[in-house]
Amino acid sequence: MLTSRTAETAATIRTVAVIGLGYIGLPTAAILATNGLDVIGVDVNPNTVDAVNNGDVPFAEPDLGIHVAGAVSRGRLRAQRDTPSADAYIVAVPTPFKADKSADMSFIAAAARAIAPVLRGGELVILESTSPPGSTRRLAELILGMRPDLSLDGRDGKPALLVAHCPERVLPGRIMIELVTNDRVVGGLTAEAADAAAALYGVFCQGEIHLTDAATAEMSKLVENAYRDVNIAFANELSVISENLDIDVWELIRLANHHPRVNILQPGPGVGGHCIAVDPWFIVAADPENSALIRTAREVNDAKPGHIVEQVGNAASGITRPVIACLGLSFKANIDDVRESPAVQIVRRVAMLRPDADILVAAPHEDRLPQELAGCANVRLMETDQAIESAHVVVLLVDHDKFRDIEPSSLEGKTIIDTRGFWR
Ligand code: SAJ
Repeated sequence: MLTSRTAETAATIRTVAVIGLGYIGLPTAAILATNGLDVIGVDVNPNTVDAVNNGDVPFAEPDLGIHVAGAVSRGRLRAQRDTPSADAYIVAVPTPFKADKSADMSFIAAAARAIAPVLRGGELVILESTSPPGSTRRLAELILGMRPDLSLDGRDGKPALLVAHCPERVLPGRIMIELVTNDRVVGGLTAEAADAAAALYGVFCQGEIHLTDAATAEMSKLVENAYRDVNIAFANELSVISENLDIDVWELIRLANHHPRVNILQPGPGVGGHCIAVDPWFIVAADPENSALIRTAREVNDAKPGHIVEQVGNAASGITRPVIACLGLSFKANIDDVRESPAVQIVRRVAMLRPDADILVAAPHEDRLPQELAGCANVRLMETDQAIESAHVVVLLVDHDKFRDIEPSSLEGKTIIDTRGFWR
């Protein structure tokens, strides 16, 4: 339930600054703008700023283009590099991990330093970036450190800053749908901040909005992704065991999932993307001694690309100058995102393992090889049919719908390594 005061606060929000126009920030900015708010997107990348101001989207996501183009043409959304004064701020910047697997908070800290000087008091600041427990409080402390004239609760007559965490939970490829339909968890540093943030998300979110404190909201996001990671690790471990026992793992999982309380996910070439492959480490970093299962799941999933490389090496052993077709580069199907992609890692490692091999990559969603592969002289981007035609070994890395067009007869006589059970 919103208190009347915070409902009032939310009703006074007319302008929202969204800091970070990436996979989460830009869709959120666009949906707020199409729901009638004035939104200023802020990004350090001038190409992103230009693209948005031209009504374009700098990455592929279904239906995002229509929202951005519409909001920009109606004057509701614009982008710039400087942080403006606004009624509410949504921080949606990356939180990558460092070499020691702890979270790199530098982007959040930079956002806090940019927001602090433009505050007037009474604004709402929401951290959306997936972050370790305690990050929302640290963000607030950074801002208040620069603005001792403000407070979190109006104490000593200092105007209050409403600070909350509202983690995003949308699935790439379905972002514009899930932004509207998913339930959300909103955690405030104060109950008022949680109420105000919930009221803002209520502008477009049709799911239920659950209120809690900031640390629990931070942890709930990490736990959701760690839960999925553990389940995928279970499937990946089963895939290796099944291979050794000469059992079809996909058939095995299909049958086990007929049990009313069993729901095993699917094995694959490893876990990629910027969420599930990263977030569980924040839990491990927060309590290393008590997170053995979460850490092991990460290690099992991280070991899977190496297992696939070994399979490819075995399939190509005995062939001089083998031609190896690798199908797909993104971290999952039907998107162009190659962040932390196991497919990219596998191609790179196969290229190093067999420098004499010709590695032909078919990636229907990319028009060039990613940076990690640019230095591999024996890796080339090709049309799918061409890549398959001359290949001795065909490795299916991503289950893109576009690969459904591949004629089964074109695969005859070749060694197939199907990491996703695509052709079962
Ligand atoms: N994967 C498998 N087997 C499966 C499912 C996925 O190997 O059965 C692999 C995918 O191929 C991919 C990786 O896992 O490499 C991650 O893909 P995903 O579809 O599981 O998740 P993401 O990273 O696209 O999005 C996740 C979602 N989290 C959960 O489902 C708990 C999404 O709701 C979050 O918003 C997102 O992380 C995020 O931003 O945190």
